[in-house]
Order: sequence, then structure tokens, then C-alpha cells
Amino acid sequence: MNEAKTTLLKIGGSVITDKNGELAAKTQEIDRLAEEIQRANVQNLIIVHGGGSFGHPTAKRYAIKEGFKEDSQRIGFSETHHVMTVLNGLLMDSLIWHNVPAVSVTPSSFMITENGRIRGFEESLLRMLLKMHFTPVLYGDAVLDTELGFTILSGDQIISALATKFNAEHIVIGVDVDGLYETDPKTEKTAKLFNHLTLVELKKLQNKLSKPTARDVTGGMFGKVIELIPAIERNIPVTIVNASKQDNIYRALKEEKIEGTRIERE
Ligand code: IP8
Repeated sequence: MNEAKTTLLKIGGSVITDKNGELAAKTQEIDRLAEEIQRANVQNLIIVHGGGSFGHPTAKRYAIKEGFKEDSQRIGFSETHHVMTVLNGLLMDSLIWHNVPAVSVTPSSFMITENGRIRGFEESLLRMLLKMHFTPVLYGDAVLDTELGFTILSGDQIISALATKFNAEHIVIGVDVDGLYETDPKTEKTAKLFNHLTLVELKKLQNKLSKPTARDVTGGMFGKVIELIPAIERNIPVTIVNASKQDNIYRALKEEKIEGTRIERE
């Protein structure tokens, strides 16, 4: 039997793609991360990655998140899902090449949302993959929605739902900045980094945190943190780290002390 508790790793789209381009994968970064994941050798790991310059531009162009309104969006739904499978394939190539027994699991084939929120999902396949010591890999996806017809499901909502369902030990969120800041560190040089936050502190901050960028249909850092609240409420700690820095993901997965933001219930 495989008794270890589950660890969830989110790899932000901005880490593995160039968000200023379109369909611009950072293949060297993907390889570096795959090597770190292999070296960390964490049991019961589930990986979820974001859309970056693959999913977001297409989703935005066809207003997929807002739901089905006209026939011309249908091809946009297909394209958004498809480009996510392409990005996923690049990560899968690298993980498997680095000897990580990764198996891609497509969210849109088993997750349906209701007004943008996951309605529940059948988790037995994921449980069995973990039991067999595989590493499931999921991603933010274009999914069917009972009210909207379809929408965009963010990788962060998936992470939070999986963490809750699997009663995870730890969530690691890899982004392209050093953690959670009071204001956007990309535009404000003096932005203050939070090293540690409790749930109460986080809830107080909600309205102040940086708002989504125009390119990100699922809410940027603000959206990320809001999604994590249900998991933190269940006492699952979250570490937000800069995955663009060498060895940060390795060290976060090993639960080593590392620069970043740790969020805990209390
Ligand atoms: O980057 C969104 O996932 P996220 C994925 O985790 C798409 O918000 C398809 C835009």
C-alpha cells in the first residue's frame, strides 16, 4: 500500500511559458523543473500546471470563460483545450524523459463546473494512479459548465479541490515572483513580500492584493490566493515560491526552509 499523504504542486503558466508571446514555451525551464521534481522524489505527488501564453490568449480571444453565447466560440473552446494539451505534452515529454512516472489526466474529461465552480468529480482514477506510484499531471482547462455551457477552470481551483479531496499534506505554488506581495512587485520596486500569513491575515488582505493582468483570464495572483482559502481552512499549509529560481521547487517539495510566502490556518 501507498500510505504517504498527498502533496500538490502547481506550476504557474508564467514559469513555463513566456506570457508576452503566444504559444511560447520556456523549454529550458520545463526541463529544469522536471529534473528538480525527479530529484525531490516525493511520494504521492499530483502536479497541476497553468495556461500561460498557451491557454490564456485563446480563451480571451473567444471569451470562453464568460460561457457559450454564439456558435463562433465553439471552435475557440476546442482550440483552447487543444493548446493546453500541447503545453501539457511538452511538460509530459520532459517529466518522462527525466524518469518521472507521470500520467496526464485531462480535467475537461472528468470535471464539470456549475457557474465556474467544480461540481464534484470522480476521484477513483487519481487515487489508483497514486496507489500505483504514478504522478498524475493535470492543468487549467476549458471545461463544460451546467449553467454557462462551457468556461475556463483554473489550475488553482483544481489544486484547491484536489487538496481538499485528498486531504493533502502540503500545497506548493510555483510562480515567477518571490511569493505573495502586498502590491505587484513587477511594477512596484518597493512592494512588500509576506513571509508568513495566517488565514485571518490573508482574508483581511484579499481586497488589497494585486488585481489580474489583462492577459490572465483566471485572475492572476489574486485569483490564486482566493482559490486556496478552502484548502487552508482545512489546515493544509500553502507555500508560494519563485519557481523560476534554481532549486526552489526541489527545496519546497522537500519542505526545506526557503524564501517565499507560507500560509497556514493559524
Ligand atoms: O493558468 C487557465 O489555468 P490557470 C487555463 O491555472 C486556461 O489560471 C485554459 C486559460
